Amino acid sequence: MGQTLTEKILEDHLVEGELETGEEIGIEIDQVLTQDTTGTLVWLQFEALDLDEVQTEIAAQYCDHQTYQFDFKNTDDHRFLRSAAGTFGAHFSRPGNGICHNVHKENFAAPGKTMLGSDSHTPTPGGLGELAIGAGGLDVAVAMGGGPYYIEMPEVVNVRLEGELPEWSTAKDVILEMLRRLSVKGGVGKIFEYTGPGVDTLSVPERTTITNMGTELGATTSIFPTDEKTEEYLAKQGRSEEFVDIGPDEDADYDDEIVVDLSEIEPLVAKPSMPDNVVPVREVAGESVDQVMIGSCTNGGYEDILPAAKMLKGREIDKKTEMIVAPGSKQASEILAREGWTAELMAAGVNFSEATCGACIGIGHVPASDSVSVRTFNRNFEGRSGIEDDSVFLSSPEVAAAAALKGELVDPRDLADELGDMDAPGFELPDQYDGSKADLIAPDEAVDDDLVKGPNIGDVPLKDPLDAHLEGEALLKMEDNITTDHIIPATQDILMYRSNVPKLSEFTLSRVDDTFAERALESDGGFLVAGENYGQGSSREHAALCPMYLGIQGVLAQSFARIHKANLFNFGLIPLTIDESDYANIEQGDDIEIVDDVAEAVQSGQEEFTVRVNDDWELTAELDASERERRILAAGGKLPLTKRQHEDEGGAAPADD
Ligand code: MIC
Ligand code: SF4
Repeated sequence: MGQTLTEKILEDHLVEGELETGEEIGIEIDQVLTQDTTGTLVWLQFEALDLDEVQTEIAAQYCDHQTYQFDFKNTDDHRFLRSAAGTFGAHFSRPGNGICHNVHKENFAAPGKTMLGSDSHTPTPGGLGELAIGAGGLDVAVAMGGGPYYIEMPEVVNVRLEGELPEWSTAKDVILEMLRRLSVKGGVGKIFEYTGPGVDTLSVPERTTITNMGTELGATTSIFPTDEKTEEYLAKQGRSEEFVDIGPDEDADYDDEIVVDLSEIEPLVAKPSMPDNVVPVREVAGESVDQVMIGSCTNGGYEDILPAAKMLKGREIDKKTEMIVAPGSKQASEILAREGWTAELMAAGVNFSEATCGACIGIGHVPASDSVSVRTFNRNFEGRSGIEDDSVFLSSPEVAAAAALKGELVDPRDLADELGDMDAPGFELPDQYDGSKADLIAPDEAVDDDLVKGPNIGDVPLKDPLDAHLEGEALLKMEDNITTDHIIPATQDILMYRSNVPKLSEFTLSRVDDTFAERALESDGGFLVAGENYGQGSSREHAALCPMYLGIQGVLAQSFARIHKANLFNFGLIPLTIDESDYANIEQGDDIEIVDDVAEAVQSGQEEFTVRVNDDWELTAELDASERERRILAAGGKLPLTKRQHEDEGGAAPADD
């Protein structure tokens, strides 16, 4: 039986385990990516592990999320990150150079390589045949030090693309269609491998829109085979020599198959406030729109802004609507400016932002109260835009531009009919992606060789080894699909404390219950209770680290999102799975006691735990963990475990376990 592309790349990088679905495997990592809001912890942990030099082929530190530097704390973070990249040997991308995924795609993404990144949209280069996975910062630090990355071998799903996209339908609509069909939980434990005749019809930027937003399905990653389109893209980026022809065998054996007929895809939107709340635009046409934004790592490329610019050229946006373009990279900005498109957009009434994540996490361009914002981003979780009760729709650039022109949601095909002279814009790749590289500092151009830490940059707190007896209050009971944006929001007022865990912890779960952090600190330990898919969204390890700092001992949930579950292990919090009826019966405030000797049971491989509630009734909770994860948990987390091993061995220990 032939191999899938995923199996081929994993086999090439396998250092432990077997490629059997559900088995834990260790893989070697070629490239590492970090960004400014997760990167500070990555480097602080790299330092705490006594690692002194990057071991991967490429490590790149981007400054992209908070580039407006409203507060010296943000600027100090960037200064620290430049010093860490210089000291340890990573590439450094200056603030304003662009979003990590866009700049990485332009400069480093390469077919057949593996990559780990401390950002959940790390899978983006899957569009060029790279197997790229998002992870918590500590896993990234270890990989950067040369240690393997461990993961449960996911199911590999064949997404067979047939036909060709009709005019006005885009790659964004393809991934929205996947979300409509599968939901934000539909990809958990899966890798989506795109195949079939439809692949040829999509350019690399379109493929990366799809792989980028595979994250919203909960997928481990998504990947495309390579072909002439990949070769052409790499050549235009001046990296022809990095092309490798890779794909699945003809008779590859997949765990599952989904067929998507591209010719049936129509313009779609995700309604507030979940990326899987997808409907055809026509179903919500007429909804008045106050703000339109084009940008983000999903649709902030030159190839995304160009169609909108073509639609807006010679026209003006509606008077009641504001429109902002925030390019994904300075390369995109520069090419658009040189080709004159920036001027056309400005003339149409559009404001231009620097290349940044910004508004995607509520930093800048926060929507007005009771207003509607249409964005080409990937997430519209409630409150993420910076205002509670927001109303954010996710769409393609074409749908966004149409909304700006009409001042309301409209299917661009209907707007074209109405206007009579607006053709489907499409886009062409530039002859050469010839933006300047001035903002990318290679390790041999480093300007620092020592760490520079501002006053807001603290140490990473360590937890003690797991106790035998765990008991405490169910401090908070939450519903399904709680995101890391609920646990540790990323808006500016909070984001500036990402390098200061004690301060950041004060905001833990404030979006669900603003008394939580105080109650957690006052109580001596305690538990979180949640429904399905707890911790979906971001890779931010702060969402595990801050509850740990507040004394939380574990989470009882119906199911967990992949990266967050790994982060819970990494910081010594026990993730226990409970069933629906037990979830329904636990009340906030109940006393939760794990009857077993927890430390002993975790280490001995015990899977079922007896939990006593209010000394009154019992339930069985499950711990689904590998031997390695159990060792980490018992030690109080990965950092204490690795440090202790390091001390025992009396030498450098980049390895994981
Ligand atoms: C996001 O899109 O939520 C972020 C902000 O990029 C996060 C990273 C972070 O929390 O810093 C992610 O996706 O991992
Ligand atoms: Fe940045 Fe938004 Fe992409 Fe996260 S999803 S990396 S915040 S643009």
